[in-house]
Amino acid sequence: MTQFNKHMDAPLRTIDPEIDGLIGKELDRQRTHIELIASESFVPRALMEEMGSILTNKYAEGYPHKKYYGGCEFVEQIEEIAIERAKTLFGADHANVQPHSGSTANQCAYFTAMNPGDTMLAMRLDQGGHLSHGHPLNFTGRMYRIVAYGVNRETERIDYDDVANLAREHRPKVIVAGASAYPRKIDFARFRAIADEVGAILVTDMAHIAGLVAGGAHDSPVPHSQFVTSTTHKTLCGPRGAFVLCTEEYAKDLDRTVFPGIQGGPILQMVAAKATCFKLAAEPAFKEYARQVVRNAATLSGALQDRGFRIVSGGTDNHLMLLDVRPKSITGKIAEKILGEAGITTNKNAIPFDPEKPMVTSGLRLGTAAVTARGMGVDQMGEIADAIDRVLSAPEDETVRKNARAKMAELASSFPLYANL
Ligand code: DSN
Repeated sequence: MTQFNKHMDAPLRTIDPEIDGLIGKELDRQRTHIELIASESFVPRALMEEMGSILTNKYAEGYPHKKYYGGCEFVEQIEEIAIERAKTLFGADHANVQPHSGSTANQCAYFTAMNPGDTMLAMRLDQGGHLSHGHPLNFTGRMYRIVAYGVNRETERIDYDDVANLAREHRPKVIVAGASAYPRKIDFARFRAIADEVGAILVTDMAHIAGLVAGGAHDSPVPHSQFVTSTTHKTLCGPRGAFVLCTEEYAKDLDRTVFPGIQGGPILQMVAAKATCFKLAAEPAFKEYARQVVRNAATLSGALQDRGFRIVSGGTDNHLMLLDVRPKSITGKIAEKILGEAGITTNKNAIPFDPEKPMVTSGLRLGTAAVTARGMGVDQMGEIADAIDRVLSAPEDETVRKNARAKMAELASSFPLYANL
């Protein structure tokens, strides 16, 4: 017996009170603030049990029934269940549930579909894309020749004719559909038609809308794409992790790319939580949730427009919207800060053709996945719009922020979060 053994059964509060205290403060922040970051939601407590379970002790490199370690008889059953549930939920030929993050999931799809130096056509980051869609500092920008498409200046929607023209001109090996800050429905059939015309492979990154797709509140990219990548922790309300779906012809290559190509051992506690996330997302209650997320976003967007705000593209079809804050003579950076002081958490975000730098911006990205997971509905969206309006209309007024903070804390307390933690 060593001194270390005594730690095995001791609670965190006795081993590391400093970290335990900070987790407690973060729990309080999550309970008392209104969470509008479009890529965040709340995960059911059962999934946290899985994430904090003894599965963390196990190595299981390889795939079910072809593992490189002994003692995998239970964890490979968990992985098989996760794979089958992902395939059924999204109607996919094949699923790999091992990728640790959305960026890694994209890497797995890209490495399977193309070689270094090949051309990739994807959405520009400053008009709604993601770092892993070709940013110069990202591995994508360093490994591939990137051609970027964006939105039309007038409509602020994807310009599919422009995508088609760029595809004809540059003959990409891969076309990426999907975005991190695009409020409108994406026409996956149109993307596939463009890809087929030029002989490209279509990779769809559905991370933001995966929960809406699972719940039937957004068209599915699966029938149209050779690869679909996603995280599990956004609108899917699952653990912090990712997965890749693909058609049968790429199944073996994808699995080889994920392991041993890019990753070693899967993080099994996350794989278990992904399995339960897929189970919950297949239930009728999740359909109701997904529809309410969209309804809440449309209501919040409309309520902000009624109060004189400009919403990029004139509204939203999904879970998020981009608010142009220039009419209030402030920047996205200031708007994020003062709303934070008022108990509303958001992120500054570039709007299309934004004259400001990425760390400043003229916009805010707002999403309704988290507030809907707490149980809020359209009535609460009006209250939140009102608080946003008051705070952004009086950026110098601390009293307005203080009053809004009290109101938002009261609203939050009416929708208790993790009451038994
Ligand atoms: N997907 C990003 C977001 O939307 O916040 C994070 O990488």
